[in-house]
Amino acid sequence: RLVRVAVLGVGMMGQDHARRLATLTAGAELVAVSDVDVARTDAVAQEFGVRAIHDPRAAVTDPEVDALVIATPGFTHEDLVLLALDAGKPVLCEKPLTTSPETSRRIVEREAELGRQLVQVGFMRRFDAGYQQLRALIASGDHGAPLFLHCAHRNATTPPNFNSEQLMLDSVVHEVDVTRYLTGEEVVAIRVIAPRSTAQAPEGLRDPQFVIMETESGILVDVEIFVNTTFGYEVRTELVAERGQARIGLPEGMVTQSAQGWGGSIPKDFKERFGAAYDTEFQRWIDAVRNGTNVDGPGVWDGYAAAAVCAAGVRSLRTGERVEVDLGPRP
Ligand code: ISE
Repeated sequence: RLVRVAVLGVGMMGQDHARRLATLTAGAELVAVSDVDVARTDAVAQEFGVRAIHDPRAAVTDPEVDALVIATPGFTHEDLVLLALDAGKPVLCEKPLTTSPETSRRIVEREAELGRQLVQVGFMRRFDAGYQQLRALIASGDHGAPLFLHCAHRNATTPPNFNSEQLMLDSVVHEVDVTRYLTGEEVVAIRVIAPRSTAQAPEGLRDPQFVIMETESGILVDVEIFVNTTFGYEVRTELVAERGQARIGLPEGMVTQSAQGWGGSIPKDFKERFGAAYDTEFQRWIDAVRNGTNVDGPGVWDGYAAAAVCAAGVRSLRTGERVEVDLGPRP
């Protein structure tokens, strides 16, 4: 039987997920879309020939909806995820799980009370072939223990009103998750410093920034986060280990030569760079919902841990200090 899915939030990401569910993911049936923007909901519903539900909360409890994709803005996630847990429905919630460690912790505790996993968090990089290879390499120990991860995370432009806090919660959050995924360790401290800003940085956004994280065993992770490069999207990670190094996310694909010189193309955004990862993420999630395990990937603890590190990062940017992270006990 097909899993009847509603997509909540049909901005850029939600529309992409709706298309994925409607055309690509086997075992899923897109049945509804929901957004507080009525005109947008109606337009997207019409495009896919599905129901428009104008109140996302009503979509969660709708008896004709089996599972939910939450792609609304981060600050709305806590309420919708808790409602889905009460309704006992599987959820794929886009990152961030919520916008604070306190609210994420509430979700961790509620799911633990239920005694079964229902919520997967949309850290799609875990489904990217490069990150999977790098993780396997680290786990194999062939290069010895990891010492550094050097990460660069670059976007062409930012959405309207993107500020320094969102840079941490929406963008750097991926690097936090990748650090935990690659090393299998928690992040115990973070420090954020920023060079002069690019002239392209909008009001309220310090861009670029430089983030330094420390893991439990003392691996150092540095991240150049630069989200107004103007020209393209790039996410790369370099591992330096005791006896070897590895890089992922380098430009790939066709290289051309002509009178203009030599070169290739650069992805324009994350939908392009991580398209295959999203496809895999969705297929594995729907498979998990169908076989009753509901989650096949990062769960609420991963969402909580990332939220805790990001909150510490926001504090560090404000104070200029190194901030330690204490996750507390895991239920
Ligand atoms: C966006 O929300 C994402 O999740 C992208 O992966 C990230 O690269 C971008 O910086 C965020 O704004």
